[in-house]
Amino acid sequence: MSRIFADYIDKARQILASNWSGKSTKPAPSLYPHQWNWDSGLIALGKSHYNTAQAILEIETLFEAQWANGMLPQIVFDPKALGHYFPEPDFWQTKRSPHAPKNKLTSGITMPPVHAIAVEEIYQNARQQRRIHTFLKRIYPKLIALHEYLYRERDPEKEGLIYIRHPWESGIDNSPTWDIPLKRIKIDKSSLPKYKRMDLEHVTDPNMRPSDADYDRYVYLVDLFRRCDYDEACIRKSCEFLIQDPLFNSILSRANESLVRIAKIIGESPNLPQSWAEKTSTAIQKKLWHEEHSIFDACDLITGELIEIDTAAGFLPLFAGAATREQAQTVYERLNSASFCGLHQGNCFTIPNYDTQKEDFDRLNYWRGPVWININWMLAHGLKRYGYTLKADSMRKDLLQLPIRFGFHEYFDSFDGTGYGSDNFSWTAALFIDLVEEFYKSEETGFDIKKTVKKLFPGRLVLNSGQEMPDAPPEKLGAELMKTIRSMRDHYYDTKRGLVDYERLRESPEFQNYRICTNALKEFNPNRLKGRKEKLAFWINLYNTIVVDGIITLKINNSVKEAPEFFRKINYQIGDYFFSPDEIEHGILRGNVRPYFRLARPFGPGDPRRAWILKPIDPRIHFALVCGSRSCPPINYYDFEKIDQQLEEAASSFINSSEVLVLPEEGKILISEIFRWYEEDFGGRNAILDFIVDYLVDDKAKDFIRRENERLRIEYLHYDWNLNR
Ligand code: 9WN
Repeated sequence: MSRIFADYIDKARQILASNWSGKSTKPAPSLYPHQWNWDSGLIALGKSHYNTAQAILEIETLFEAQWANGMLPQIVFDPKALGHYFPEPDFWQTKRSPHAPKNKLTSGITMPPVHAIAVEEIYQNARQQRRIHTFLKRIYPKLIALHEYLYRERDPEKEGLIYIRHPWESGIDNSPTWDIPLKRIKIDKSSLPKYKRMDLEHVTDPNMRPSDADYDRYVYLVDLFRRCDYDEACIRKSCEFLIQDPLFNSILSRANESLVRIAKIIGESPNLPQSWAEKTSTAIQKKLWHEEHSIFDACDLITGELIEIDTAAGFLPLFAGAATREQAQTVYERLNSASFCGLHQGNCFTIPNYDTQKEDFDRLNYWRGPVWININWMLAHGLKRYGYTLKADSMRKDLLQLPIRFGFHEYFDSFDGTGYGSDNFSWTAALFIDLVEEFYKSEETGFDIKKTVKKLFPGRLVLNSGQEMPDAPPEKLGAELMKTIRSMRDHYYDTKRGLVDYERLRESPEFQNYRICTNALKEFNPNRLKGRKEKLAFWINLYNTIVVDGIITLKINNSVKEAPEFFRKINYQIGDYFFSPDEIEHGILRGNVRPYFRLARPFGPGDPRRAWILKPIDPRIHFALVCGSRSCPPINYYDFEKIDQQLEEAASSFINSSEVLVLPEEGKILISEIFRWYEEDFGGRNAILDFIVDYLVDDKAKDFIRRENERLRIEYLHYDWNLNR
């Protein structure tokens, strides 16, 4: 594991260890000193990577407090930690309910049911999976009872959608979505139970927490529940806050899928959770979709209408696989707009919990604007599920940098990343661990595939060995080739997202045409290229397309690492000579320098290909050659007339992405490994720093680098080899 991450993993584990109270984990040291429902699920999920026993204990402790009707309470109070939170057991008075456990102190509401997802992860990550079977057998009926409770008590019309009856049940307490239904509740102060907020003792800036008006309504609702003795039918009759929320229902639907898999592992019938999963995902897709807003919204059961407020919760049906392909694409485009910081201008972190373009967007208030790790974690999984891998990975990278730069906070300012709420927040630590582990798991998989493919992939592979020739005469070939590359770009490259549609491209007439053109390279003399710009554009474009050609020809699925020596093995014959991507890059474009991973220069003395070496080196090429990096358009067509401007743009968007993290508090910067591999092209350490300063838009970061130039530490970020599919 990368050294950088290892340090922060240690920090994350320490946080979880210090928040551990013997049988479960507090969400935060002082603000939340008890056990919380969905926090525990996420914490167990993170812990499953290194401490299976504690992950299991976390879940089992929570379920010890499950109500007899199946409800899993939002809070299980630690009797030793009472007196620091509001509301506590004296306020909840859950003993009024015949279902509440006798020997546990709990609240009287529930939370998003992430637990089956966590349990499945515990199983997946366990070293000895067979030893986990007894745990799975113990916990499975309890998970089923929880979901049964939700479908029985919270879905009276049997629609497949669960309602929540308190904002705290959503987990996103003061989301702008709740404003309209909460305002409907008229508060009569004289009959409202007296109470004292405790949260502001810990988070002293009230602008970071829900308002007093919100709290009055939270209290009003709890009072209503206890007056009903927590009887669901009674509550349903008089509660003015009954909402079908996309976040809660998406988690439930996704958790049903985990239940199906767990059932199969332990030999139970998966039919019940299977039917729930189908019913709920169809209902989300049909009832909660807001066509004009291009997002899923919550449905207010009092009015029967969608609440037209768009928050990050509206993206989570992707996590459940509940969106149709078209809905997913629409949502994806919304996600990539300025509203949710999709433009990567370097001034905003993905993704804020609320649309940044709205007047009431608030970058520091709790669920009304800041970035939350758990929401983004689910969303990244959802994006992956629909094949938006690059976006998912870029979000994961953004998420990893937040705790590294700003500490393991509860939530983060969506513009400058400042950490808010509690520090040492447990789920931030747990999900950080999971994010890092997942990154490295895919690396390891690449390694295994590499071994397998090696056997199938011997020797040099010339991709342009066909006989069919284009109509264009040899002197026009260069231009013709560039024209076909451009038309492939126009139809099959998504340069904004940096993706290539390999499947469609493979079958396309443009690609057939391109392959025919490449055959004529055997008769092409690069001396025909005139001037630096034309040469630069030709070789960059050729490099990028031979890589695409190689990926298609070798049927690469996930990463070019599947084919050992990919960049050396695939070749085009140009004139009488062969060129691999490595030779184009290090031989031609980098002035025939020895790559850091080889013993010799690509072209030895007397090699005729030296005639086409390009000098001086333009280091901006490193942001234009297909690199799998995320923020610079990883693939584009370079037009020789505009190439300088295009290279400027590529460098700038790369440097202002999460490939360059400036950490003044820690006296260091974290930068892409590209800078390590090609340090000499930039002119050494200090020149790299100057280069970065030239392109950075953040003035504070620039000043820091200038000021600390000599002293600051440079560390290198993990390089992501996943395909730009
Ligand atoms: C009320 C514990 C919980 C999280 C919620 C978050 C916050 C509680 C509060 O803290 O809510 O449940 O007092 O504000 O909104 O998601 O589970 O971390």
